[in-house]
Amino acid sequence: MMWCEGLEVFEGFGRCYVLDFCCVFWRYRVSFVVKAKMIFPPDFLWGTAMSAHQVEGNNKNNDWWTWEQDNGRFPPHQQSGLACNWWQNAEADLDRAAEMGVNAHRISIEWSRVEPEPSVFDQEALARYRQILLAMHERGIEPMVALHHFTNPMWLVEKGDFGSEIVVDYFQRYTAKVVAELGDLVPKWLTFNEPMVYFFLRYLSDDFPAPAQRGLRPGFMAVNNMLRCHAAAYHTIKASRPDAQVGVAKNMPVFQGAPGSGQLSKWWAKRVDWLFNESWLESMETGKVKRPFGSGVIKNLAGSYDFIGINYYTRFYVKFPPGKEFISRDWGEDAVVSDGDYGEVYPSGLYQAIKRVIKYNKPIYITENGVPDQADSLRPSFLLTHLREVWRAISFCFPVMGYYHWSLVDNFEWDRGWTQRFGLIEMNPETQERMMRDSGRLYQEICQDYAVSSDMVARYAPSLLPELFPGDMPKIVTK
Ligand code: IFM
Repeated sequence: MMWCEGLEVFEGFGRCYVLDFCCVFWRYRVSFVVKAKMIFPPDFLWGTAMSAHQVEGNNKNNDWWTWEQDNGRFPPHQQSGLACNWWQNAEADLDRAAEMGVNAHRISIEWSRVEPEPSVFDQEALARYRQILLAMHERGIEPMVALHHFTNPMWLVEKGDFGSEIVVDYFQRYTAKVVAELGDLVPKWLTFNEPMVYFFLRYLSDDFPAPAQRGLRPGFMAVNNMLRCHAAAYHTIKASRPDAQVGVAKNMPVFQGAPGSGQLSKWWAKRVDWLFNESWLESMETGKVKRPFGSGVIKNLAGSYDFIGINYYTRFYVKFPPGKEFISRDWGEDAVVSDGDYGEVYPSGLYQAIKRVIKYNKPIYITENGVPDQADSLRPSFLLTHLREVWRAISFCFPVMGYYHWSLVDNFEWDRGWTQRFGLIEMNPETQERMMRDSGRLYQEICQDYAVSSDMVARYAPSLLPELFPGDMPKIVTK
């Protein structure tokens, strides 16, 4: 018996596979086992993502907790409760992440924990965040930290939070404290997670805890104030930690006119797309805000970002005039739709999102991407097809530097409670038991190999082989 191995770079239609040959001679039998790989760069960040309220447990001081208790729409077993018990034991999940081969992880700081009352900072809470961040470093996991991920301290809500310009000073003060205490451990910051999702869900729907006033006008003003907060936080971080990289996690769905709905819907989809996907980035780049979010220049906003974070999940269809349901759920017969009608699986939308932000000439991180899929029947192929889009972008030299899968472990999914499960690791919120899903095992192989191989596809989602490694692949020959 004899083994020989070789590497060959194989190019075709803008793809660049690395073929890994392994020939086995055994008497008169010769077989060529050919593995093709989509290889990722050696410094690529393979991450997972989570947020404070969704995993920490007992975040009793914020507007979400209050809303969960009061609203009546959350039965107790659907409330955040102990969540994933991260406040007590983040380390156990970080062990699992490290074992998976993840080298980056996204968390958020819960403002209501570190500043439970205005200008009263809780040193113990800050010390716990320090422990968690150190635990990441000890496991070779680079932290990315968001300062705001949907929740607000109750005292801030009572003062009108983003509806009032005073929030900018509060946000700056909070940022300065967090950076002074934790900045040495955090190379990458996000000021906000999904500001436009926040605007839509908090101001235009009743899916999020109510602000002082719902509606378009208060919502536009809140976005304007969030941009001000962002600029203030950016410069506060940079003043104290010039080397830190600061960005925003921007949710970027594809918007299209619903099939068969005509020209007006196409026009409307473009308007919604600008409003949702483009306006925030444009403002961060130019420093200018356009109607309906205000007009004029925001001080220190121009150029206030070092990278762009893309959160990508799905494509949305819209119709004009918009009905009660802003997003049309007429997916079409062939669409693959995830649990609870969350959205259609539409991988090429991730490539489109990456492509459209190239013009900003900044590094790009996929700061979230995932699918609610309790049974794990979609997630392995979701992972493979979406990573193919990331790899495709990288092969065109687009600067995609990392990918953070949402999420490491099943966690509290906001207005959907525990009905939607995004974890690579399954978790039972009642018993806190965890179990690695198949998709977790697949991600582990990918992270450890820095590649998606034909062999992985053959084992985890064989029906995707012709699509991901199409006919121009050498055949497996056996005599
Ligand atoms: O769980 C959320 C996260 O908080 C923000 N982005 C989308 C995820 C899945 O819905």
